[in-house]
Amino acid sequence: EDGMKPNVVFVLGAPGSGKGTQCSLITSKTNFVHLSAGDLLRQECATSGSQYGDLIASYIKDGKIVPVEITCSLLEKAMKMSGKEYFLIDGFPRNFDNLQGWINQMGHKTDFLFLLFLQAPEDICVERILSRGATSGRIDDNADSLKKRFQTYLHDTLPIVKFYEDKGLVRSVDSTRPMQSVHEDVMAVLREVVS
Ligand code: UP5
Ligand code: MG
Repeated sequence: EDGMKPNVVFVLGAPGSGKGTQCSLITSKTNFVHLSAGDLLRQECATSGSQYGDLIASYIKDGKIVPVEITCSLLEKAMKMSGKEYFLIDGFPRNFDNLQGWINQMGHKTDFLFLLFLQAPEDICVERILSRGATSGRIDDNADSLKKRFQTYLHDTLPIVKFYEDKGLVRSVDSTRPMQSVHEDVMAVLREVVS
């Protein structure tokens, strides 16, 4: 194994399960760099003159999964720019097409560690997101888009978790508890892999 390859943890969980929150808490204590695929896509939308801006916005509003070539390229660019070795890839891969695209483009350039799965039931997630929606400015933080985000999550993203679970590569954390308690469990999981 080439020790110089960047190490990658995929972080998945329902919309509002706390992926962004937990990734931020991790980066304050470890060498991990947090890359949220959703944040990168939203940034790309906000970049004037981006050829994909309108397309990305329409996918996000409908809770649909943006074509993997776009997402994967944004992730690769961000990884290169950081110059770091440990990455939390938040909210990706969301379906098998995403995973295949990642393997094709990044599989040989990275070492996959495991998938961190944040578990929280839909009612709790919905409550969190709708209260965030008052101030987030996200075009998908409304009841209508949220319904579609959850459909996509259940139908397309959960099978990715199952896929890695069958390989023994999922570490699950109960994400219904207060942020700091969840964070402690997440850190315990990370310490198993990275000292
Ligand atoms: N909160 C968090 N943890 C809490 C706790 N333990 N107790 C109480 N409250 C808690 O948290 C959500 C809210 O809950 C916050 O207000 C937080 O304070 C509170 P957050 O950490 O933001 O949760 P997160 O899981 O990150 O929720 P997010 O809304 O970001 O999840 P999504 O998966 O829906 O959003 P994402 O940005 O990943 O994707 C958005 C869209 O982009 C997708 O629907 C899709 O259209 C597109 N996309 C792609 O197409 N491809 C990709 O690869 C990625 C995204
Ligand atoms: Mg997020």
